[in-house]
Amino acid sequence: MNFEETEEQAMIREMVRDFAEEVLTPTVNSRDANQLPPREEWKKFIESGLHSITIPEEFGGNPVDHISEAIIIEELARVDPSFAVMFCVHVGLCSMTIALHGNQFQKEKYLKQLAENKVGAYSLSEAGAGTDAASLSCSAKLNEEGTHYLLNGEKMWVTNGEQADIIILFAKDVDHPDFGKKKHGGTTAFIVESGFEGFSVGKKEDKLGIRSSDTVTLVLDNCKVPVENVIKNSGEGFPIAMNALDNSRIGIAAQALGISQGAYEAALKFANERETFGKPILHHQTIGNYLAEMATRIDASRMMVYRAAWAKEKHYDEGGKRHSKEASMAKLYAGDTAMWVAERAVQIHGGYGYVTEFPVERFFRDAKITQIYEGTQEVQRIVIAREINK
Ligand code: COS
Repeated sequence: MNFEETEEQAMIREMVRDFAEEVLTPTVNSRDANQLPPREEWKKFIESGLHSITIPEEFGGNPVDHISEAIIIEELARVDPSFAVMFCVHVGLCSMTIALHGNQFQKEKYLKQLAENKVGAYSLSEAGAGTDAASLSCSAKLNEEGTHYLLNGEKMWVTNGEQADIIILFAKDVDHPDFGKKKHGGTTAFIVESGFEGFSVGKKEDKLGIRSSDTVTLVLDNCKVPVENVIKNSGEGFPIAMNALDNSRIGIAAQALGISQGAYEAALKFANERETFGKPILHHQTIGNYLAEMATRIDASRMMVYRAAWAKEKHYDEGGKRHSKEASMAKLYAGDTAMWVAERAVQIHGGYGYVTEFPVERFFRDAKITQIYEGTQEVQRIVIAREINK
């Protein structure tokens, strides 16, 4: 077993770290305060080609291995968790879903656009269907000519929703034979363009954390989607949705890892500089113990995240075996660690941790979402319990 990064992985880490520190650091606080998406920063990021890492070369992509993907997310989140989730959704939930499940036409048309400059999103959740993803109420009905589906309803909690050009969106085909019979019966995956008739962006959420990442409601009012934009077939959407979540849970675990790392580094620096009772607070045993435990939990998170990314790589090579357990375990542990580490980091800073001048205040707010989205920590336990009982 080799715990070392490859040369390519180390190079990618350095490249992303430089990008994050040079491009994201200067604007991260003002974007957070004003809830501004990182539009200009994203344009600069595209120049690196790293926005297309889940797209095969033949469609204009720049593929890297899955551990590198986790490293990129970790490094982005170490500075700016909002940017990290924008990346995570674009590459993991949108592009990768088309790359894995789309047909040749869909790959030619949409992967090429995503590899250029179009922004991707993924839309499963609704007001009454978050944890219980099978209970969607958004409907899809084929028109009489059989050329288009008409989608109706509202989707919720859509990351990148305001900026996205291409959205993987799930709705139930009401004419599918399983609709109303099986719980997820009729669930269908559509590729929706933001310019389609009947599509609009609704309310933008005012959030506690990751405030520079846009989270919106999408409104479908007879939204007209061509039949060729159905991924696989009508009624085959639920496993596609679940597979996408298995993939992106590793991304969120990596985001949580980056938050932990950023908060820990800030706390370590502060503990070296801040003096009380005649010495840096790092040399007070209690603070030293906190930092030791933070470092240990972060190390454990990192191993779980990379192990899950490795399992994803291996399982796809082996023809699609699931990596649900590894992904959910990594997300559960790394998410809880991010919250714990960020809270300790605030505590080490004392009053300085409670104000926006120091980054730990933002990390503390940003960490919470990693225990909620891509399935709450309770959902991860459901998935793990099922997998270990198989
Ligand atoms: N990969 C591929 N297929 C999967 C799968 C996976 N990881 N997990 C389940 N499936 C398939 C099953 O094989 C089953 O297929 P059949 O009907 O052909 O047998 C189907 O999907 C239904 O599976 P299951 O009965 O396990 O579904 P549940 O409704 O019980 O799912 C959980 C329960 C909690 C696991 C699911 O609803 C979930 O992950 N919820 C959280 C969603 C989420 O993370 N939302 C937030 C982010 S999205 S914006």
